[in-house]
Amino acid sequence: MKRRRTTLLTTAALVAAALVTVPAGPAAADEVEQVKNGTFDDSSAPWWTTSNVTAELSAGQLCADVPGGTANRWDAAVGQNDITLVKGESYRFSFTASGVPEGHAPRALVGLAVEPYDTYFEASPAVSVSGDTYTYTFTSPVDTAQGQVGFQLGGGADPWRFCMDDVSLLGGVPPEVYEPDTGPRVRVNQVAYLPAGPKNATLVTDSTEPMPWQLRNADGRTVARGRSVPRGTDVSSGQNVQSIDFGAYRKRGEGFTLVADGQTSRPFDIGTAAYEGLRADALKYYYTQRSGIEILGSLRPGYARPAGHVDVAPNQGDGNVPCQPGLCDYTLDVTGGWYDAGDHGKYVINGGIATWELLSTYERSLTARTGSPGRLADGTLDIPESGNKVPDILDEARWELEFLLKMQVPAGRPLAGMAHSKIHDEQWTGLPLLPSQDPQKRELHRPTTQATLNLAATAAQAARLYRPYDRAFAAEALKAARTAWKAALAHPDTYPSETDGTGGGA
Ligand SMILES: [Ca+2]
Ligand SMILES: [Ca+2]
Repeated sequence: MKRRRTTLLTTAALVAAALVTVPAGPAAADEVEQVKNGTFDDSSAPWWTTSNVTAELSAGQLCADVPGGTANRWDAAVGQNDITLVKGESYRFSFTASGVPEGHAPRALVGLAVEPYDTYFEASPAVSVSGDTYTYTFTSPVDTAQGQVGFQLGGGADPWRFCMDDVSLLGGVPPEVYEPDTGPRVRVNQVAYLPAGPKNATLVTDSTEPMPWQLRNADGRTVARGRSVPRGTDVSSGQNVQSIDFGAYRKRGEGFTLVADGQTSRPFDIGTAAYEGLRADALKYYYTQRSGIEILGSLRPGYARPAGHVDVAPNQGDGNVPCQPGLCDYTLDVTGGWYDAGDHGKYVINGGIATWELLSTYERSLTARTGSPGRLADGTLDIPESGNKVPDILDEARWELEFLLKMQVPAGRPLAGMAHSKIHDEQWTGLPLLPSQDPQKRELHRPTTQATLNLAATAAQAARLYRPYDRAFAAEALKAARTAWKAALAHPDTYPSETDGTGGGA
């Protein structure tokens, strides 16, 4: 997502630079109303609605009759365009709103009125029948004269009526000062300390002399004690700190606290449970990112969704994907793999390192002194391939490996054996959007040396790890790895283009 954001800000900056008529922003001290006719005294202009919404003035408010049966929140909306926003300036966004019947939470937002429809602030208050006033403060991340104040009202099964009044976007307001709650001055690892691992805490104090500390169990009984070590000023926080080392204490338990300098830490555990859960969650995450297969709610409660980018409308599908115009004259079946981020792109380099990490996790379990491959065995990850007698971590990695193999330029074509760097939408994906709902054209991007080496490395690793389970797949992977390696040596400096960042990261 970081990659995407950087790209969008760059785009926004270009838009702002092109708008030479944009007036200079007001001085920070002046509070200036950006919304026109937010009080609906005798007109609804210049507010717009989507064509399925009927709006009327009613008792000095704007009321919108919203149809039922729309799929997305933006399928029914009311809003106002041509809002000017100044980068770094704080805005107070406020309105009154009501909804009949009860139970609706419209999405109020300030964003970009044109593609890529970036959202700079949003809130989804549950509006009541009697109505309430809502007030929010945010800081604009961009300069634009093409801003929008919008209320997205769709996505519900039944029709309802939304009324609003006193819509205001006040610029030049003081920014909200963030005051973090950093807790007691004895700072501990609240996730948990491993019983046999190092155990360090930090004491924030004015004192430069060693201070006594006590480790207490959940009953409040002191189970260990010692003296802290002065460390001087921490350059990142600017605070004078001392460190507390209680690594000699190795007993498991919950609800320990550390006491020093008159302060008691937040409670913490000594144990492995938190890390066991993290380990399982991290591995199980990949299944939810899969492209080309339905995600089953029975395996990931709450994350069920239809298969994305199979050749079913409105998807254009990944079964027959062309290159960017002028880049090649063939199409490839690049179904499968994992989505890379919140957008719907699939990347060989990002996918390559993730695959390598999974394969290496498995390979290390076979060879390291502390390894225990049984914990990655068949049935450990709750995936569709659980029960096929293949370690689940290999099943998951194979979902990406087969995609990586499909990204290789076919024999007889220019740059044969190289790997296309990525495949994604022609333009940035409109978010939030289920993969199965993405209507955009998909394109293969130029083959690169980096992508090719990622393919060579992961396919070579696959060749040795899958051999006990599927000799044909292992042989196919080895062949692809060798072809990729030769192609990379022949094209050692075919780098990605820094400007290839529309619809996906460069
Ligand atoms: Ca009014
Ligand atoms: Ca399995």
